[in-house]
Amino acid sequence: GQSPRTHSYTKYNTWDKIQSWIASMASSNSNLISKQVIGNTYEGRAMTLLKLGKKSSSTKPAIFMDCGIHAREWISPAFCQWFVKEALSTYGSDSQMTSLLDQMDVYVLPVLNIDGYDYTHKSNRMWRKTRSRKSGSSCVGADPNRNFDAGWCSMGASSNPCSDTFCGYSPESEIEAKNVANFIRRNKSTIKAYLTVHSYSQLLLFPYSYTYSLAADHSELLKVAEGASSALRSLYGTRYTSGPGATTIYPAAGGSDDWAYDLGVKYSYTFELRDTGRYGFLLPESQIKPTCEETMLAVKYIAAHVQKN
Ligand code: ING
Ligand code: ZN
Repeated sequence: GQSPRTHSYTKYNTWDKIQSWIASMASSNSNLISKQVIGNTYEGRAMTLLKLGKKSSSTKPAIFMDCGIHAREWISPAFCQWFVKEALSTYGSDSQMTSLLDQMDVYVLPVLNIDGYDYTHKSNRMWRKTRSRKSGSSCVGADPNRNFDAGWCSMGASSNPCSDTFCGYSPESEIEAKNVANFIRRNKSTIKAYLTVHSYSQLLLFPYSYTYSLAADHSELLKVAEGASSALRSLYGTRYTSGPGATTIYPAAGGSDDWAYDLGVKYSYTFELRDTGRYGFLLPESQIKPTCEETMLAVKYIAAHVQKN
């Protein structure tokens, strides 16, 4: 197995390496981290969720963050790995991280669409969807970020199984989406924030994407997104745009952030990390470190707001 000591946080790791890393992180830092399997992927890989936070006898409020919902967005799983490393290594020295993990738990799902991620390393670098199959169609997979039960398949999604934005045969037809939705439903009383990490475009999006209507919490969500974006920009000058998905990127139904928000998770955000298109999904490994460092500032800004509300 890959020990945390030799794991590279500045490379795009294969699923095999990430899997070993998850196992060793969870066993070597047992005071602040634990793991649980929330289900298996279509191809049978275990979806292991890491829980970061100081152990407590009472139930703590929590933040849920997933990475790698889309297979080809490699900077996203790299960020979840970076976040876990930073959380564990700065707990006790960074006052904000210490207070966050003392008062809250942070659930991190390092790769949501594991089958797709593995496929991008082995067969097709530009694959986006899951790898599920259904008899009657020769096309593989559905878009997990069109498969949640939020205005499902009503706009910005395709009912054609061969499309890259195929919404699936029904809401949560993709087992990976269903496993995440089941976990969040089960823990809905403790989960205060839902963060999902994509690339690229340098955006910080919030509900809604499935409708042009503004969310009930629009002004607070915008204010927090703008604060997070300016924290991010303070490090290297990287500019982010904040706003509701439908008008900031494009209308798209079935997204996980809209679904979590309608379930009652108020602080629901989609990050679109670097860049704005020069490299796109093929962001060079030399940009992993600066991208993760600046994104940490935005995530910590949101977390601090969630913590005090
Ligand atoms: N972008 C997202 C996508 O799934 C999005 C944008 C966010 C859509 C939230 C719906 C809800 O298309 C990328 N790059 O995947
Ligand atoms: Zn994406």
